[in-house]
Amino acid sequence: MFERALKNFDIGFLNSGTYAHGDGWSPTDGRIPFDAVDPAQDKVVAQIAGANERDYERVIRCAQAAQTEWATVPAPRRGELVGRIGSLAAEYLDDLAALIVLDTGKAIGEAKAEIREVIDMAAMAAGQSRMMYGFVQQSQRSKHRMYDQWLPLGVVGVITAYNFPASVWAQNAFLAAIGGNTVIWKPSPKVPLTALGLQQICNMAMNELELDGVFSLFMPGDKSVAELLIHDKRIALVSFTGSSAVGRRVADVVGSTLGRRYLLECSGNNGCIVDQTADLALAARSIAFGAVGTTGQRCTSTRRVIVQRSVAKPLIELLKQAFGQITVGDPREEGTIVGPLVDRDAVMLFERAVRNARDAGGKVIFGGKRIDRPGYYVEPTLITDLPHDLPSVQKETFAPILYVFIYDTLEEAIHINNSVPQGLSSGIHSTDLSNIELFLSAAGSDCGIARVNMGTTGADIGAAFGGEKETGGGRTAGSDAWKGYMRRQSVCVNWGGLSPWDACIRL
Ligand code: UN1
Repeated sequence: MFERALKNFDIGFLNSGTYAHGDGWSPTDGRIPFDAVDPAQDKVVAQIAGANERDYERVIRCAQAAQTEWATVPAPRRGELVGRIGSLAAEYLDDLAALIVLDTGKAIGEAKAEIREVIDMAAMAAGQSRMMYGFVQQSQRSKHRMYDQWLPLGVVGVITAYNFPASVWAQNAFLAAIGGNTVIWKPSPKVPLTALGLQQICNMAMNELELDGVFSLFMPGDKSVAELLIHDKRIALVSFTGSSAVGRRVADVVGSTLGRRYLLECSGNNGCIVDQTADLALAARSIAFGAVGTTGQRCTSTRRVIVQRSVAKPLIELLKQAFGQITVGDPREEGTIVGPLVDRDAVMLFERAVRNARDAGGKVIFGGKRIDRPGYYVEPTLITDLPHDLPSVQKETFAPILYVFIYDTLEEAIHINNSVPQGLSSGIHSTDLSNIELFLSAAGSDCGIARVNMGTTGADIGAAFGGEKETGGGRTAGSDAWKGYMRRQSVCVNWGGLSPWDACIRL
């Protein structure tokens, strides 16, 4: 399956890291190669010729030239291209999922679910392309018509992280494309294979529909080359998914040129409150998945459980039982629930967080160790008895570590939930209507996503995705997130032949 995926997408040992439509793939000669490493085996599976400055110039020129034409293509026809990419993703689902497994080490079931999300996102964006409505307003002038219309921004740069190498691109790129923008994708160099596969799918669709330059790929291994994209005034919007530290840099650089935009989807530090009325078994199941799914490397991963004192003991017991049933292993094997972390650095950060917790008096009541085998495997880890404001708890660590905090009143629980710098996802497990409504009120969760009786992960693409505070405020995916990739124009049309000074100026 893995060999077939590489073969079907024409991925050899050394691959080009740049595709500019019309111009094709860049040569591999003279580029500095970087490794594609399979985290499950700690093994180099391919190399990518990292994009350089010249490659960037080629990509931006193609994207810019294509955009002026793409902007005039009727939006439903733009949606057709996105829809076709979705149907090709369905056709190549197994191969694309195999590339995700090789790149990230996530379990095969999760990799397939990620490609299904790409397919769903394409269907949604294709439908949305017929529904990019603007409101009609009531003009106070006689015989005037007034309305909003939404117009393309230009070239959009999409920078994605390693944890969702396909779906986060789709959440951004498909909306950008239906909005009449062309898209340059800069994926994380930790996960280059998925990007190569998806670019090939885009190429097939663009060739079939005789379209040019809508989606291109720019994959440098080097940070300074990647920075070209955020500094370039020809890029109208930079959508960035990744750490808050890098997000801040994107905001500084892009924001300093007024008129350019950024859309940030940065760190999360997601809490889930469990009150005394909750269905504890349901809570434990959904929290366990939220904490260890994707090996805790989702920005929506449940990192903190905030449990009412009277049910803390039974909930912790259930969480231990749930963690005990999670098979950590080779992501290629069907029974595996949790694969390895993405790389050695991630293992080091996991070990550091556990050490910090122990040093601060935390009790590691499940897991806590690296698993001794090739690849970057760690144990799902449950930690209690820490203060909620400990610096290492306040920080997002991309690893399957769940901290448990105990509260007495719901107000205190909400305070703990909101006390971190990040504001992406949050949840409450409860059967008490007033408690649920307080959590959902203005005095409740301060996050972009609030879930009731479910985990903090697995956002439905139909909703807008993103969060507040250090998460960055951006929104992608459903609802009206498409507006973030377009500019609003307030139009007013005078159809009555009169002007305001007709009484004073006679012409
Ligand atoms: C991310 O983790 O960067 O909702 C975004 C979820 C996933 C998150 C994707 N779709 O859990």
